[in-house]
Amino acid sequence: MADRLPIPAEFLAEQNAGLEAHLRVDFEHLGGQLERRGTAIDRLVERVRGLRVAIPTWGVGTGGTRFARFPMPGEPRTIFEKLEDCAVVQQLGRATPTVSPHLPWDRVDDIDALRRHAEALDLGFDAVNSNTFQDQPGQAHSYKYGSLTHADPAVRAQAIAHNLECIAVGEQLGSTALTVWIADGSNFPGQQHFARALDRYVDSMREIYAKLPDGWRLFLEHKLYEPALYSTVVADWGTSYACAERLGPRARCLVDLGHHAPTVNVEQIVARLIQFGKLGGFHFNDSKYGDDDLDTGAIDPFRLFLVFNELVDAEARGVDDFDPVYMLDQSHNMTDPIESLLESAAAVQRAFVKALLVDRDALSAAQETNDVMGAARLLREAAQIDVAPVIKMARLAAGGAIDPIAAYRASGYRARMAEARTAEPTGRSGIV
Ligand SMILES: [Mn+2]
Repeated sequence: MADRLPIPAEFLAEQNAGLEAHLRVDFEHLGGQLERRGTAIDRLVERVRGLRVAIPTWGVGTGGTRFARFPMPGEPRTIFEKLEDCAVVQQLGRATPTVSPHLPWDRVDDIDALRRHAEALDLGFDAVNSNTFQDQPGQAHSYKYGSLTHADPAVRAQAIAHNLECIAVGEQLGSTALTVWIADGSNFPGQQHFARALDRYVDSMREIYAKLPDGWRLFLEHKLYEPALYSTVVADWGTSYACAERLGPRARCLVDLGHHAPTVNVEQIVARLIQFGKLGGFHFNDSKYGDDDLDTGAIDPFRLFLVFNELVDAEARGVDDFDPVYMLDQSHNMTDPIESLLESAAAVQRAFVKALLVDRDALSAAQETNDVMGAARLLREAAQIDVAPVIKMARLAAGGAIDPIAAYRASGYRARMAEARTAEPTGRSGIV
């Protein structure tokens, strides 16, 4: 029972009251336009309400760069406070009902209390993220030279045990997936034997895969570089795919939009993984140079649309066993993380709705007859439609805010938290 929601329902209703009349006019107008295209706007609202995007617990804290971190007043200090901030995002935006926990950053003694806290805030738990990319106090072996791929079997055993602990905690929280990203790699040519390192990765992952509870999936996250600056063991989708194949049907590839070379065609990678039955899900963010972890849709919203174009196409074709999960994975260095998460969730919704507006039969016909301009225009036209009234109506219908950022600012939540959360945050989270 959600009895501890941070934003009072009456306050939200007041915020919406001043905006609803204009929204209804805009909604009606867009509905007429879409009807001429053969799309029922109410159906789009339903589809948006069915889309779920997870928030990682580290996303509500202020991120940083390699150089510095500038914490903001009122930041959450514990996993319990992080969940409260996630609840604000969900209450206002209504797109993010689940939270993706991370171990050991979110480790607590009383896991059941954590689960109850989430329930009271109307939140569930998404995939658990393991961390073998940094050493923890008191840890027997260091991950400086690797974890699941380390040359020393004792280090690998420690990394495997940590992932099994993540599964055990996830089971208690109600998760059904484990996401594994490793920083393993090398900084210098010759430092690491490419094949032996990857063999050790697969062997370690086999031990984790073998312990997956019923109904669980294992997500493999690849990343081109960083922190390893010469080679990374699981650097690209091809390596990830090959490993997922070796592991078995419940191992899937997770695509973090920022984890590729700058000119790589990410939507084509998505299409390939769908075709090969190995797309597990996404970490959404945006970038201009590398793994910038900027807000989703902030730099290249057309690319996000093209990714969703592939996802909607797969769904329309009825691709077997197609059930990707969505999560925001961003570093909020200059903005209030709650505001960034609200904007980013809306960007995901926007890309999804626009992809739903693509005339798939016409596109297919244009492709098969080499009508190049016709095909390109079908995508561009769908991407140019302003679907904001659909998103706003979906939020309103689900009990959220028509203008979530305005409502958040008017709520004074962060200022209240700055009063209540005074101590310096303990521990320092990174971003993966
Ligand atoms: Mn990621």
